[in-house]
Amino acid sequence: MANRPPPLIGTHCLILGAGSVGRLWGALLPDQTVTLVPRAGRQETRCRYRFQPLSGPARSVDLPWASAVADLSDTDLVLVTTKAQDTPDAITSLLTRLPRSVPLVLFQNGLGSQQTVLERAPEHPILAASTAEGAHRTETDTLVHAGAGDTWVGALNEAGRGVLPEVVTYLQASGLDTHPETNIEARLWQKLVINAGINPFTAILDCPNGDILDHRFFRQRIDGLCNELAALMRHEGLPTGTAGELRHRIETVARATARNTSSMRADIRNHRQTEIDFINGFVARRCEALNLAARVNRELTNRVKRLGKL
Ligand code: KPL
Repeated sequence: MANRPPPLIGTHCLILGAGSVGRLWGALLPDQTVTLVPRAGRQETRCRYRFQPLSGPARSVDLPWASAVADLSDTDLVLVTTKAQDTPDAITSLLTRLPRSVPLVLFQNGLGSQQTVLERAPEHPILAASTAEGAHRTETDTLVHAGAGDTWVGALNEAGRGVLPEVVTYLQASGLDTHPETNIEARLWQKLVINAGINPFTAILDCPNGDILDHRFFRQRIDGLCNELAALMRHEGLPTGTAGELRHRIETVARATARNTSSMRADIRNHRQTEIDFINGFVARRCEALNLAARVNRELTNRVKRLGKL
């Protein structure tokens, strides 16, 4: 029997993870192409929410949830927008129902979860996305697109390289600024530096991004943090700057997003698990395994974990 050719990307896209990032893409990708994957146990058949775009009036979004027994064989793309810590389990429960040709695009913050997916789904084309789009959900279940930013998408394995142009073309149909990236690992590291230098401080100090800059707790630790990051990145053979340049980048983003509540502060405030293990925790583990200094990243990781338990 002749093999069926893989379906064209952009007709049956699943979004795994219906948080802010998943709902943003769900609201903007072409009508009738998106189905959301619910958490186990969810019963409803439709996911309805208000969407407030960057400009213009709010509108209603109404997307289908895939049922737990739905036939997913015509799926042509999966956008994985779950939190880093939830991703391996969420993927594993989906994989048995997906054809192996279906590309997975990983949107997780930090590093570590991507490697686990590569190990669990070696036959799938795997890509990663690094996005600077800002979106949050309000208490009245409105998804607010709060700030525009670029999204970079690149392949994490050989099969991913083959589908990158098609995946990017489909994502661009959302109207969000989306670009192909040949070195997505370097982009993920750049984002990791920013998140490692802002998020734990905002969570510990319970303040918006810009307020960390004048705080003694931040000023006493930021050079040590950047030294640890720069040494690790040099060791990993990544394009990096000096520790001073990393500090400059972190402080520039903290100033540019001064009034924002970071995702980690929001997680602590909402009693959700944070992504600390995939940000400073990832850096600390890598440094410790390589006998590199990790004191500041380890301290910040432990402190954020303690906050989560309060
Ligand atoms: O990406 C972010 C986050 O909150 O996770 C920053 C850059 C810190 C902006 O708030």
